[in-house]
Amino acid sequence: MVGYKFMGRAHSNAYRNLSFYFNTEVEPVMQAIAGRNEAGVKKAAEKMGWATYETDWRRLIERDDIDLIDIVTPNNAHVEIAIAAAEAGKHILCEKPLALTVEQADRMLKAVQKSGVVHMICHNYRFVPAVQFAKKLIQEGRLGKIHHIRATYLQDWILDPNFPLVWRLQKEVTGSGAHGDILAHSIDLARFLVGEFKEVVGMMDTFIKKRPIVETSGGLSAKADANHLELGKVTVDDTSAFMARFEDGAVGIFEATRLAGGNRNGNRFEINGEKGSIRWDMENMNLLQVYFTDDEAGLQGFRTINCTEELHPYAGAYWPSGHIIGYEHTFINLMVELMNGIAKGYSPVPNFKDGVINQAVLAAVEQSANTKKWVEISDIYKHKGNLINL
Ligand code: SOE
Repeated sequence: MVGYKFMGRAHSNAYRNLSFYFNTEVEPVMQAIAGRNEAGVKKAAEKMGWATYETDWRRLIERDDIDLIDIVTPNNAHVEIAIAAAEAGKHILCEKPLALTVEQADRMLKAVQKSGVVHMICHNYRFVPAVQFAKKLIQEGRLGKIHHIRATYLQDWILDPNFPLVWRLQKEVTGSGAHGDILAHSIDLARFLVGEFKEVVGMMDTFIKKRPIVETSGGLSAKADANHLELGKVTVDDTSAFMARFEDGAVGIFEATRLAGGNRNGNRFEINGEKGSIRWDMENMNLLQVYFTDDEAGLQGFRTINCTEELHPYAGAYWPSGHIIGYEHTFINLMVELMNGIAKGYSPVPNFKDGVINQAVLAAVEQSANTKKWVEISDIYKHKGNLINL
């Protein structure tokens, strides 16, 4: 694994605990973790259970005892590591968003398709049992034709203007702000549950334009450098919102911000079809609210399902019904599919192809925010020249 902070912890926990709950033909072996700071990566290796550590990720590419490269670095490092891993014949799991731009994402997809390695992108929220069950209901036609999805992803960890300028606020490292960091998840969930995006029109704004220079950071916390008095420029969006039409005629409304006070990880959606609706909120991740038009008159209304029954996807592997699971289990569920893909030689979804399409939707919204015009997703592929045949 390359990286060892927030996503490094979530992924390490998944590798370490997967075999406790699931039997997979191929099991993860936590062979080596890489990080630039020797003291930090050494401590992480000891704490999280990695057999060895490296201070240069290229060593992982060279080592013949490494089969899978898991990229949990800031976004600007994804493309170089992924292409090197693919060329070395290593399978790849990469955190979202795939890259900084559609071109980089396209190069990553071409590299993995050329090398034939297994590849996935870590859109972990697809693997919440309630979300998987929502997909099942939609596939079975329980909602009928889908008219609407409205999705928000609301956080508030940078509401304080004194929160320092971490890498997720620096365009050259992260690509975009709330847009690519969290709205990418909503875009992926919409593709998973509703279908492909046709066209978008969007807006992006930055409320807090300067922040203190960061001294230390990890996860979603950070400490400002007291000796650095001048403020640094925020170069990404604080908030992003867009409307969308889908290929199949559905309509979408999307919003993301990391300044919505009181919302800690409010990844939410409501989907409305001709025969019913579903609602889901990550902050109550096991619960799915469902409404069906054919419920008995007088008894109609949203009811709440606790998706922890044996029959709910992945849920049965953990505990008896009602003994709920959490954020960390979404990564275990994703890793189960990754292990199955490696065992059988296929790339489960979501993979780098989903990553490129996600990056194209992100780029279309950014282009729309600049031109104040609707943008067709297909224009992004045409406009960018010989992008991969998706
Ligand atoms: C920060 O907004 C963040 O860590 C995202 O980068 C993750 O993808 C999301 O799952 C939680 O919040």
